[in-house]
Amino acid sequence: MYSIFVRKIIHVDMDAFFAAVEVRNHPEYKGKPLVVGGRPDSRGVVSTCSYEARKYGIHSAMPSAQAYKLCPHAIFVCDHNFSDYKEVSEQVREIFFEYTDLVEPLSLDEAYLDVTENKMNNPSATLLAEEIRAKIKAKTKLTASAGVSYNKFIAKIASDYRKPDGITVVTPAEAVDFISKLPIRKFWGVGKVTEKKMIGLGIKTGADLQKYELYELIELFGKSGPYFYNAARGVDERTVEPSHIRKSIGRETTLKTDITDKEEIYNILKEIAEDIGKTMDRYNAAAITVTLKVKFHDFKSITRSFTADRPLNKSEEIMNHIWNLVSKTEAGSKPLRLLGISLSGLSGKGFAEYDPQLKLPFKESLDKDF
Ligand code: TTP
Ligand code: MG
Repeated sequence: MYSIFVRKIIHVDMDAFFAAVEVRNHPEYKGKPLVVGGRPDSRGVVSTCSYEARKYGIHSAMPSAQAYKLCPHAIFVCDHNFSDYKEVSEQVREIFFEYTDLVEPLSLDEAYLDVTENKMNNPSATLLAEEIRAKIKAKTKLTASAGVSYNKFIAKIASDYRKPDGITVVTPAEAVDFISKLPIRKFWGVGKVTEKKMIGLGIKTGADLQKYELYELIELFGKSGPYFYNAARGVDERTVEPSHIRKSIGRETTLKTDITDKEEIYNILKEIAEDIGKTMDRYNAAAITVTLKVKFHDFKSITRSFTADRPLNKSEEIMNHIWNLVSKTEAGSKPLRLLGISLSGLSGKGFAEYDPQLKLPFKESLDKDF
């Protein structure tokens, strides 16, 4: 028996989100094909549609005109009630925070939750996910689907598995089998182009991908190779990153032409520093470490940092330190193609130096606890 670190991740995703809000607000729409998006007589596209409309082949991002052709009797909601969607999104997020502070929203209607440690002290992520879905239904009169697993990749795919109003749990013991049955397009990072390439190679499912060695996948897919290798084996170490906790604020600019002129370098950095200064103001934040990034014409890139003895937040202070750092590089003699500034060691509302992983204890891997 050996001890390994197993996390419990829930991915929650509302069903037919904008369309479901419209149906909830207009009960007469219930059970009917409904499309939210641009007008059918415009160049607009479908934002989303009800599950009844999906039966006609309508989907997100399809031109509304085409959706109309597929189902002329569908209800088209073309005035977005964005404030309603936002309100539901906030209600749902509040529910998430009753369970854990490790909530990473991906969009208005979906989020990852790390419930390895949770405010309910409940070791069963499955029970928590069911409770969360029930609370969402009670509070918003809308349904959500959930995926429960030990990493983000599998939890996200699992939430889609029994949509709408479904839950899928994939334990560590079940993962490789679950992945082996997945069509290759379900893998994150597989768009139309990669899917075509994979199918051309005979890779149609996770099982096909599992047959490849790491070096082969690197040869075929370059820097995505290790990702595919790990994903096929159910390995995804990405942590749930609460979005309100940022570790750094940065901006960079790729220059239109390579430059050596010091005045030009100064002006560009000053503009970037002012931009960052505005962000710092907006968040009422300050930082102690200032980092300069420069990339030379030969794509060689370097960073130089300075840590102050007190928090900085004014663009002039940032610029002073940055200009000092510039003098420690070959900027001005060797042509530059990119300039960037980032600030870290942030403090202020919504910022903290924080590593969620460090807070979590190591646990026995127990499938029954999922
Ligand atoms: P999704 O979660 O992708 O879709 P959905 O909630 O409508 O349906 P599902 O049951 O499959 O999850 O997106 C959430 C909302 O984001 C969706 O209701 C509308 C909006 N959206 C767009 O505006 N354009 C798009 O292309 C997509 C994919 C979504
Ligand atoms: Mg959704």
